[in-house]
Amino acid sequence: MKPRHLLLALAVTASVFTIAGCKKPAETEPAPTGVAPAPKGETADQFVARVNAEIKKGYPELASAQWLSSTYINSDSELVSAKAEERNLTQLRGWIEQSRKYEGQQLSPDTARAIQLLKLQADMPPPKDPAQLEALTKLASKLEGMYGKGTYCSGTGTAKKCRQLGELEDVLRTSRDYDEQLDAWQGWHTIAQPMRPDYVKFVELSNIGARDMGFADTGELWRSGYDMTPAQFAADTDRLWGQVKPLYDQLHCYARTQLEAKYGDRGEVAGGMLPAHLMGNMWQQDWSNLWDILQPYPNGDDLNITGKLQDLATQDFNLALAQHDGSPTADDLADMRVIGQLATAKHMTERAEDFYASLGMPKLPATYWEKSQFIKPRDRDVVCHASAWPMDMADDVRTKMCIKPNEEDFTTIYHELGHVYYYTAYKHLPPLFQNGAHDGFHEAIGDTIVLAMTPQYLHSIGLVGEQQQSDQSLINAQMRMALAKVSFLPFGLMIDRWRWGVFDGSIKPDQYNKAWWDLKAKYQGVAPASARGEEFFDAGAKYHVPGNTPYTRYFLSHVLQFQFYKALCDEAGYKGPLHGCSFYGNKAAGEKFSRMLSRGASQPWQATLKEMTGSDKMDATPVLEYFAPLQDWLKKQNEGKTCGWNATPAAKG
Ligand code: X8Z
Ligand code: ZN
Repeated sequence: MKPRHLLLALAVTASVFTIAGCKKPAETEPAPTGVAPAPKGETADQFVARVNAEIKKGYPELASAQWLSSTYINSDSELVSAKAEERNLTQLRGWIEQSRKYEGQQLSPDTARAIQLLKLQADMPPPKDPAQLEALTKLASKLEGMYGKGTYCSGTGTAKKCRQLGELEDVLRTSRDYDEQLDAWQGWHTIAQPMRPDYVKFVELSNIGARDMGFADTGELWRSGYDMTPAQFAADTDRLWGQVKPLYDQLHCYARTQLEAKYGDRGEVAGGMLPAHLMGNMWQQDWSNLWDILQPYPNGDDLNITGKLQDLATQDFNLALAQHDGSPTADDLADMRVIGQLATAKHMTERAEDFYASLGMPKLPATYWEKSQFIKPRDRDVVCHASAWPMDMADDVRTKMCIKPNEEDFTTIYHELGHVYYYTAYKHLPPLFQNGAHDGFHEAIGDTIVLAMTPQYLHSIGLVGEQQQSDQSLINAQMRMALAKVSFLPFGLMIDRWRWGVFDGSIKPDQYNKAWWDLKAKYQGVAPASARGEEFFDAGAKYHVPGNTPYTRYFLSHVLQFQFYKALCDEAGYKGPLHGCSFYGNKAAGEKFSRMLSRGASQPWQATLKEMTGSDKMDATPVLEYFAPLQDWLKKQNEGKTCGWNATPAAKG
C-alpha cells in the first residue's frame, strides 16, 4: 500500500471549500493557518462532514504530485510533491486544531471516531512551525528519491558497471557465488550511507511534529493507531511473536544446516547466525529464493513457478518480434523487449485479477490498465518498490511496480491487488473511514489470497505441473510457503523495534547501525559477514525507512492473513487440513471477504475481526495450525543439532 500519509493525510487546498451562507468573516471562527475557517457554531457533525468533503476534493492533487515524484524522479517532481505534502499537512494541522473544541462533548459514535482518526492521519506528523514543516516535507521527498535513484557502480574503465536494486536483487536471487553475492549486498548498502544526516534531521523534525500534536514522539503516534493504548499494542506484538518464535527457530536451524552444507564454514557467522548476504534477499525477509538449497525433497513435485513465468516472457517477446517486418535494429530489439515485458507483466496481473473476480469481486477498471506502472521505464528513475494507489478516492486505482517474471513479483501482484480491492470496496465510505480496519488488515488482504494459491490452484492455471498427493509433496509445498511467510515474521517486527527506539531517543544517531544489527541478531538470527560500523546506515537500504512507512503492519498482516484464510476456508465449507484449502471460485468466501473490506475503518478493528473470524483478538494459532506438518518435519531434521544462536557473541566473548 502507499503509505497512509498518502492515503489519508490528505492534501486539500484551504480556499476551495466554502459552505453556503458562511462566507462573511463575522460568521466564521478565527482560522488556524492554511485551513478554511470554521463557520460560527459549526457542530461536530458538521465539522466532520466539512472535513470529509474537503479531503475528497483536495486528495487527487496530492496523489498526482506523489505519483509523479515516484514514477519520474527528478528535482522538479520532488519539489512539487514536497509542496503538495506541505500544504496537506498544514491543512491537517488546522483541522486537528479546529477539532479540539469538541473535546469533552457528547458526540455520536461515528463523529467521535472520525475525530479520533483525524489525529492519526499523518505518519509524518507536522510541526507547528511552517519553516520546520517545509524542511520536513523536503527531507521526506529527498530521502525517498535517494532510495529510488540508488545505484551501485563497481569496476573501472571498460569494466565499470552500474546497477540498481533490481539487478542487485537478481544476483542474490540466482547467484550462489559467495563473493558475488557479498558484492551485490554490500554494493546496495552503499546507497544508504549518504542518507544518514538527512535521516537524523528527519527524525528530529518528525518528533517535533509528534510533540506538537500531544504525542511523546513519532513512534508513540504510530503505536496509537490500533484502538488500544500504545503500551497495550507493543505488548500485543510481543505476545504474537512469542507464539510463532519456536516455529521460526526451527526453520532457522534447518536453513543454517543447509547453508553450511552448501558453503562450508562460511555458511554461518559467529554465534550461529545466518550470513546476511546468503539468504537470497537483500534484507533476509523472504527466503523463497533459496529453494535450490532448502527444498526438502528435490525429487518431489515441481513447484518452480519462476521457470514457467520465464517461458511466458519468452513467448511474449517472440510475439513482439513476430510483429516486426524485416531485420530489427538494436533499437527495435530494445523496443520489442519492452513490449514483451509489458505483455508479460499484464498477463501476470490478469492472473491475479482472475482470482479476485472468481470470488465475485469486480474486474479492474479500464483506467487501471491504462495508468498503472507495470514495468521499469528505460529512460528515467522511478521508485520500483511496489505500491497500490487510490488516486481519487473513487475509481482511479493503480499499482506501481517494476514487474519481472519471477515468483516473488507474481505473488506481490496478488498482494498489491489486495490493496486495490480494499480501496474499491470502501470507496463509498466518508474519506476519514476510507482506510483499513488497521494497517495490518490492509497488508493482509492480498496475502490471504496468496495462501489460497495451493499447488492445485497453480496447476489449474498452468504454472506448475501435475501434483501428487504424497507426504513429500506436502512438505515441499509447506516449505515453499514457510520460506515466504515464516522467515518474514522476525523481520516484520525488528524494523519498527529499531524505529521506535530511534524516535524515542533510546537509539542515538551514533548508534544507529549498531542498534540495527543488534536487533537483526536478536530477532532474525542474521548477521553481516564483516563488521558494519557507524560509517554505514544499513536501515536506509530498506525502502520503508527512507520512505517513512511504518512496518509493524506487515508483522500483523503475517498473523492476520492466516486468521482470514481460515475464516474464508470455513465459509467455503472446507473440511480438510488448513494448508490444503483454496477458496478460488468460492462466492460465499468472496462475499464474506468483501463484507469485511467494505467496513473500512468505520469501526474499531476488533469488531471487524470478530465479524470475520469470531474472535476480536489477533492470534497466531492458525499460523501454527497451517504449518503443523512442517514444524514436525523440521523438528526431526533438527534432531541432535544445537539450534538457536547467540545474538551477542562479542559482548560475551
Ligand atoms: O512493502 C511491501 C509491499 C507494498 S505495501 C510490496 N511489502 C513489505 C516489503 O516489501 O518489505 C510486502 C511484504 C513486506
Ligand atoms: Zn502492501
